[in-house]
Amino acid sequence: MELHTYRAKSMQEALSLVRRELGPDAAVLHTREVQLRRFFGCLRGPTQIEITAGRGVNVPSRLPLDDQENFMPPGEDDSPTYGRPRPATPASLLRSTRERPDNTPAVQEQISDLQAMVKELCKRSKGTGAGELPEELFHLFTSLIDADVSEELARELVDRLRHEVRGGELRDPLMLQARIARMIEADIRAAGPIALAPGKCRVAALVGPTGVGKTTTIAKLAANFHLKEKRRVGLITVDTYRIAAVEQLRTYADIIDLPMEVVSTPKEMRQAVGRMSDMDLVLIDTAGRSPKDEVRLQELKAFLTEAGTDEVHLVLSSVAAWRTLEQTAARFATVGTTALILTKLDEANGLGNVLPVLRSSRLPLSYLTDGQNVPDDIGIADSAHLAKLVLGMEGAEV
Ligand SMILES: Nc1nc2c(ncn2[C@@H]2O[C@H](COP(=O)(O)OP(=O)(O)OP(=O)(O)O)[C@@H](O)[C@H]2O)c(=O)[nH]1
Ligand SMILES: [Mg+2]
Repeated sequence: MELHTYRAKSMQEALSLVRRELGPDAAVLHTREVQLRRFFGCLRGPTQIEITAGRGVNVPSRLPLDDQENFMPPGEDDSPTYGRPRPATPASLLRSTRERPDNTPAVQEQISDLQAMVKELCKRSKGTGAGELPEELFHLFTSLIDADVSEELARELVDRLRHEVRGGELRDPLMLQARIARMIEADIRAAGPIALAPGKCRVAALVGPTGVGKTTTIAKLAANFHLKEKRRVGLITVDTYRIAAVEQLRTYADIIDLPMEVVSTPKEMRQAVGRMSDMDLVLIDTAGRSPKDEVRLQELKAFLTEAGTDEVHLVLSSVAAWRTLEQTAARFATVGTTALILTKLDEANGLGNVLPVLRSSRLPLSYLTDGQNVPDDIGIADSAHLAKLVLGMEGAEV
């Protein structure tokens, strides 16, 4: 058995080091946060994550399961296998050794030693420093990282959980997952669907960066309100910048059989909304805007002001990185956004990246979309459901 210690700036980096050097069967025995010192120990330096891991240790690996299944050591065989059996790798050999336990006294003794050592390490990791996690919480922590939750947030959630749960509860992974789901749920505010009122014309606009799915989502909303709920719906587009943008919306308007207007100036916008005042709902499609283009954002704001919008939904793609989502939401706040729509959930590998923007923007979530099909691939956002989606909990679909 070999034990190695790895240090890195983040847990993610430290885990990758373990994976790269020891493979997925490596058992992570201990993790802790290390405070580095500078200038001969006089000053506090940055903190680092330290992982003690070993290969050939007869304890279950704490690395996420996916990696254990897919791992093939670098250089062993990078070519596609196309149906032939995968060659025996050190990882698979280790697995097969475990499947046929060797009962010789020497091995038995080695196993007892290891078990005592692991017990000791686990005991140490339970009570001490803030960065050290019991086995069960460590597993939860790595699954949050795998779900694309930022390391900072994953740490915060797991730390809160550690302080809330009693000893016995730590052995119940389903209960731990349910508690984390409730914490995530508490950070997500649901806006509910676009609020129609009898005898009133509700005006809702969709804004956002280019290509996030604004026009497609307008078509889904229009079809659902008109065809399923039998409401009178009108469409207005301001998107005269992109060739074919008007035609894209007009095609949907023709298929669903809805009135549609194209406006080029804020004044025309006011007039168009006025002509549609007998509708239950007017949906405004806007041109995709770079969040960095302040001039275009101000122009967009002028259109929305003239429209007298009741709701301005910011449309963001759930595939974007969390920092991009946060920055985009902050920039678009200047046009008066009131709710958030997340699109392309079907394309996202994990949804943890959407949590920071839900927290920082304070925008409630109105709709989620998970495909290109009009009108089916859309749902009203629900906090509990999205929390389960983030955690990849069984049975959770948009
Ligand atoms: N996979 C997936 N694709 C989507 C979803 N919503 C929209 N799309 C696709 O994303 C592409 C862009 O959609 P649009 O509706 O044209 O996006 P937009 O925001 O109006 O784009 P611009 O007007 O150019 O800014 C199209 O191919 C859509 O079919 C979704 O939920 N999932
Ligand atoms: Mg569009």
